[in-house]
Amino acid sequence: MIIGTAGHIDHGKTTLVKALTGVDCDRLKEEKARGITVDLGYAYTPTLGFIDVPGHEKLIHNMLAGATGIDFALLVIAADDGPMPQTREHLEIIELLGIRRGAVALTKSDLVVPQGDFLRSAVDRLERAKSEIAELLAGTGLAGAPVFPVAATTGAGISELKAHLETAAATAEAHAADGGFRLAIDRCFTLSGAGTVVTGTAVAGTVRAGDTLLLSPPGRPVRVRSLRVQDTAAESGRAGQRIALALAGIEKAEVERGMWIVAPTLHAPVRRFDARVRVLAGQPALRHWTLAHLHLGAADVPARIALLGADEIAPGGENWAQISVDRDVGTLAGDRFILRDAAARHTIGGGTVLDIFPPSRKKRSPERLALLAALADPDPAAALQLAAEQQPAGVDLPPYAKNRNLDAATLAALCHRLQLKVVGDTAFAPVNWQALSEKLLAALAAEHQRAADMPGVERDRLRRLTLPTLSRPAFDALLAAPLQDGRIAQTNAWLHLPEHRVQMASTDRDLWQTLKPLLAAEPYAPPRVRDVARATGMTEDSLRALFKRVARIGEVYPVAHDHYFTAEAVADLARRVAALNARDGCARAAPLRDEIGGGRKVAIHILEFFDRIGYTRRVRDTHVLRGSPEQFGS
Ligand SMILES: Nc1nc2c(ncn2[C@@H]2O[C@H](COP(=O)(O)OP(=O)(O)O)[C@@H](O)[C@H]2O)c(=O)[nH]1
Ligand SMILES: [Mg+2]
Repeated sequence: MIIGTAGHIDHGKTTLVKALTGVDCDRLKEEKARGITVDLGYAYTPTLGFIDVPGHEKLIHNMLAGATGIDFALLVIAADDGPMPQTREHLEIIELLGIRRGAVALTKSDLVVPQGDFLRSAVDRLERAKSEIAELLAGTGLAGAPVFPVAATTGAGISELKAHLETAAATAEAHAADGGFRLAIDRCFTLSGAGTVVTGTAVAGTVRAGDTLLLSPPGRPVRVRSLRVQDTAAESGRAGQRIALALAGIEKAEVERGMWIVAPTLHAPVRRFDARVRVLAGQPALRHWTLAHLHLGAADVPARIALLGADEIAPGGENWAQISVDRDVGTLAGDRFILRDAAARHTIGGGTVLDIFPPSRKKRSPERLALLAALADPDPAAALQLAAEQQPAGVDLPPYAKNRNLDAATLAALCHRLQLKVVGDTAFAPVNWQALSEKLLAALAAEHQRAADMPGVERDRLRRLTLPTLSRPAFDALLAAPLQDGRIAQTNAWLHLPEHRVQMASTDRDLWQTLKPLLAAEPYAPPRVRDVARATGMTEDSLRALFKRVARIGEVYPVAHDHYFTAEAVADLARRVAALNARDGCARAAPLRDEIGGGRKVAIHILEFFDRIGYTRRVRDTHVLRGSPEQFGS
């Protein structure tokens, strides 16, 4: 359990941590000289981990860097002083960060504790301090937290407080360590023998010596040489622990407080994200496009707040917002953040990250706001369900999983629970999948009506008629069922309803039957129109017209000018091009020629034909597969 101190400057936080652990957190020369805490301090006992924070109002950014990953707040209030401005501000921050466990140390109680005749008034002061504290905490997550009067100077009350913290740690809920590893870096230094060392609180996942992780946002790979957990050598560490990682592959100069060490799949630097923002009761209303300081993880960056659901957020209120920053930050949905004013003088509010991949359009639409509400639900199922219902073309699962740090097994279980239809990386709500299937059949019937003399519709055109934004693999999966059960038939490249039949005129059919063997004899180098004319004695014009009619029903293809290939030959070539793509990542003329023989020019014509009909896409001198060989029938 990570305990963070909180409270006004000089109220005795550092002294108290020393009394509890024996460790003096004020180790910097400047801290010693000025007698105040400037930066974060760390102290560990075998069971407890402390982060000691500065109380000075100008050092809140350092306090915030340490506040990520605190489980338990130790609010320090000096008995002789009572709650002061940073007592309140730290308490507000604890509240905004969602920290709901804590205790109050009423320090310097020796200064108000009784000597002789003053007994009575001293007891009064202690009681008054306690009731002030109760009032301060009322309505916050720490309401009803126990108050421990202590005196670090005499040691009074220290063992009671320590026992309480140990019980709290023993009964604390273990952090779930599923998902990829994430650690917010709050310190970086070089250690002779270990090299570059970063420390921070792990907020998700587990880490082991030897792991390869990424420094994010820079996206630099690093290898974990060794690690220490709560300042003790360890083989592995997990979410909820303070961890020091000795890293290979990076210099200290490349690392800054505020960066993250993450599992490679979680690297997602962003410049904007959607969030739920809450404004503190004592602050002015938050206007659209307000400039502020965003404190997220251990980072601190200037940010703009665009309001999505209202013109302003009233004091004490909350609403949806899009937060933009002008340099990359690392964050994931569920992260808490604090907003301070542009001059960094006071805390305005804070919130929770909901979506690190917000849409670029319709960001204020009612559907989007409903989705944000679902994203705010801690159960990831709520948002996935709604997103699947809202998106007829399906939900793209990888960004969804990255946003919520869901591993593959968790994501699969979630899709299963919601009974989503999953095709590759896309998930469909069952109602939408059903509706798409109906639309597909209706589109086909409508096309038959519109163009009764056409043998059918080509696969890619039918996909666009069904839903232009539907991916090809999803359309293929959608088409599989009706093709299988006979509600749709395929003849060559044409998809059609089984009852829809376009026949060639019988004279054409007879003629084509006699010509087809000529083309089929040399499937990859069939005779051209001119050659067929010479062989048969027919005129080139009548042959050209015949081939055009045969091409309309899909039994031949004009691969090049006056050069027709049979549908079987084209289907076979399409499979070869797909195989070359699977092997080489693209198709090129030379390897295709090696397979089919003949000249290089024919191979080029074939590949250019596939580009023209959209089966492949030309990328420099290569041809990258776009379609699937099934579209040519078999
Ligand atoms: N009399 C008395 N003085 C204390 C006690 N705790 C801290 N102090 C003094 O209060 C001053 C501030 O303490 P420090 O721990 O640095 O406060 P911080 O700014 O909250 O970390 C120091 O001079 C301490 O010696 C206490 O319990 N009793
Ligand atoms: Mg201090």
